[in-house]
Amino acid sequence: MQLPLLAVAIATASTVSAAASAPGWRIMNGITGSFCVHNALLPGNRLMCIERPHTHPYPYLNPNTNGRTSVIIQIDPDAGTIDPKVNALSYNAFCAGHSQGANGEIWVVGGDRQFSTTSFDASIYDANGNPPTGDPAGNTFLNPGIDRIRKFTPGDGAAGTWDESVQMSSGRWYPTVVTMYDGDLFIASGSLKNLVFEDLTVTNNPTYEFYPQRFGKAEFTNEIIRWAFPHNLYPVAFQLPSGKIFMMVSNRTATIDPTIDPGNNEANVNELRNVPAIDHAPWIYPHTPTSFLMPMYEKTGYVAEVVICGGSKNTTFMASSDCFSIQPDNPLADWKALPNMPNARLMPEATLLPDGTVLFTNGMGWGQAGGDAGQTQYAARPVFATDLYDPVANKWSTVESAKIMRSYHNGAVLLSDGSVITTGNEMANYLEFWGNYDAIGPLASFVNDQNGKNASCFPSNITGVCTLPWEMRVEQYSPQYLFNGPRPVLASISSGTKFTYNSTVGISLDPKGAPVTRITLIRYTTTTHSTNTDQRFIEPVLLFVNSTYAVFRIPPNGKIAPPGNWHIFGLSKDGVPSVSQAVLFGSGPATSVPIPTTSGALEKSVALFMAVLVATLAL
Ligand SMILES: *[C@@H]1O[C@H](CO)[C@@H](O)[C@H](O)[C@H]1NC(C)=O
Ligand SMILES: *[C@@H]1O[C@H](CO)[C@@H](O)[C@H](O)[C@H]1NC(C)=O
Ligand SMILES: *[C@@H]1O[C@H](CO)[C@@H](O)[C@H](O)[C@H]1NC(C)=O
Ligand SMILES: *[C@@H]1O[C@H](CO)[C@@H](O)[C@H](O)[C@H]1NC(C)=O
Ligand SMILES: *[C@@H]1O[C@H](CO)[C@@H](O)[C@H](O)[C@H]1NC(C)=O
Ligand SMILES: *[C@@H]1O[C@H](CO)[C@@H](O)[C@H](O)[C@H]1NC(C)=O
Ligand SMILES: [Cu+2]
Repeated sequence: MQLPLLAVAIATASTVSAAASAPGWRIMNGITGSFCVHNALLPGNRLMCIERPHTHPYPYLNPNTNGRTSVIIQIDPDAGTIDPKVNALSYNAFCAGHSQGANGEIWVVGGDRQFSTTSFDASIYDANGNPPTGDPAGNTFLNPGIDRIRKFTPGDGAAGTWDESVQMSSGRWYPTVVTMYDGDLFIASGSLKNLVFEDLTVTNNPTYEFYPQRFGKAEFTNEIIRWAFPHNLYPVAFQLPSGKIFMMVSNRTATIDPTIDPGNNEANVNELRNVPAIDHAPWIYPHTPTSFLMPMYEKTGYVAEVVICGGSKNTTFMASSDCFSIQPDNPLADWKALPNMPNARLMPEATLLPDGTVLFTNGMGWGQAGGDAGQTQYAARPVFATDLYDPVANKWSTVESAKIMRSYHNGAVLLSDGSVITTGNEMANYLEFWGNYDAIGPLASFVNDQNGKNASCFPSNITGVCTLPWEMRVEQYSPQYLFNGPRPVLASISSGTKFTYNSTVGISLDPKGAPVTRITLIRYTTTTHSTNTDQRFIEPVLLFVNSTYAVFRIPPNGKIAPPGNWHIFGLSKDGVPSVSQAVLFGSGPATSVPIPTTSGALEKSVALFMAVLVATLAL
């Protein structure tokens, strides 16, 4: 029984039908069903989304999922459509951290326990498998998920299985997860309970752990995580080419060597320099910046450079436009300032694009992250502007503005066609509630003062006529590069094909497509809360190319290129990307195809070798 919902509007998408005809944004046709707090891309342009189970503060469940919380959304980037199918969870995965695993599985670690006071009871579900409507206590009818390590194994289409059986020794709300060089997980921080800044007594969890366990211990205390509390949620972390893990918490940074037993004195930790002191709040939730690895190039030895951008100023709640970077594997590593972003934002998303540029979307100009869906969000002044960073020229430009506000709980994901989608925001009723986007003041009164606000939008008012707060529309950005000429076309590579590290591989090109001048590789993404440990861009040297065939080297190992699904793009001389092919990078004996010396040379032997190679790799 969820009839009150019928009186409430969910924002629906406008109708679109064909491939975008010009650079810029368009709202896709359809809704996500589940509200995408957590996003993971699967091959075939499928997006796995996980939401907050909705019985608080709105006293009823999301009508699309009935609180089952996870969906697989089939996206058609050309037609501009999305189509979600529920793929239910039993343990609450909202507030989890996640990463893509070595075989393309998605690991979802930790999550929520608030509002889940009962243990899981299948008998409460009706004959159709739907849970009862929300009760006044706010039960979500999911088990508390804060201590779970979940594995999602995608199947065909909307199919896929969840294994939610693994239990951690401590709870983690807002942890960061990194898939390491060998497919093991590094899981950092998170709090023992939902962190409330007003009550910081019992929530610190100053630890990290490996999954599977290393050195015979469930978890390890870390001084930096401990020191930074309460500014230690969703730490910045990346696998580095040296094999170490980069970790940044607030303004302190370190590398952690996952092959060294920490012992009693953190023998595995090497602290680096602090981020320079400027007028900036701690570089972490709730003053959320974003982070990414600069594009890495084979020709310059795969140097890793961590970038952090945005967040907010310390003296005011205004967003920051600052960006800094560091090369943590350099023994003399220190932070350096990058040019400021054209538009200051907190809660931004940075998305690596196939041509090696970085797209900045989403976020707000004032306030902070946090809060419940609806009226108690803490941020104002949505940033619709879209900025593009070119790491080679070290320059920013501003491109077309988005239409949909992306405040707290947003996401952005690169699709295989080179377009980018954005998701989320728990304040879709913002304008109706506040009246305008600029209404700011002291944070406390912004959060608490409901005087003069539109009563029909209060969560308690289920007869109200406001738009529901959960933004279920997807907006798609088509960059200029899609309109600069014809696309190259890569021959299709069957799903699940594994490319072994350090192999020299050949891929077939369709001569009807534009000639290929670059091959670029981007790892598949998961993202939440401006935290994306997965995406990374690597450009191999093109060892040979003609109109039908290209040869390049797969990166040497998982430290440089962590295992899992990667996009392979071919780029034309005008920088127009092909549609990508998905392949798994992984371990195994390196194979090598001969590198032709002239076009047409080695024709027969290569064709034969390729047939053998593909047969081997497909195992
Ligand atoms: C690092 O952050 C702490 C706490 O926020 C602050 O006291 C300290 O001054 C900061 N250090 C620098 C170098 O910014
Ligand atoms: C940040 O602001 C707080 C209070 O406004 C102040 O106590 C603190 O010293 C400032 N920190 C830095 C690093 O400027
Ligand atoms: C619900 O909204 C209506 C306006 O749409 C308002 O008149 C009424 O007072 C509100 N009720 C509550 C409980 O806020
Ligand atoms: C409150 O929001 C509703 C729904 O959008 C709208 O119809 C109404 O005009 C708004 N009321 C005020 C006072 O802004
Ligand atoms: C990668 O292969 C090249 C030659 O094909 C070899 O020289 C190099 O040692 C290999 N690197 C690794 C890390 O195996
Ligand atoms: C491209 O090079 C490969 C390898 O030498 C060869 O087999 C193929 O025939 C060449 N394609 C064209 C169109 O020459
Ligand atoms: Cu959150």
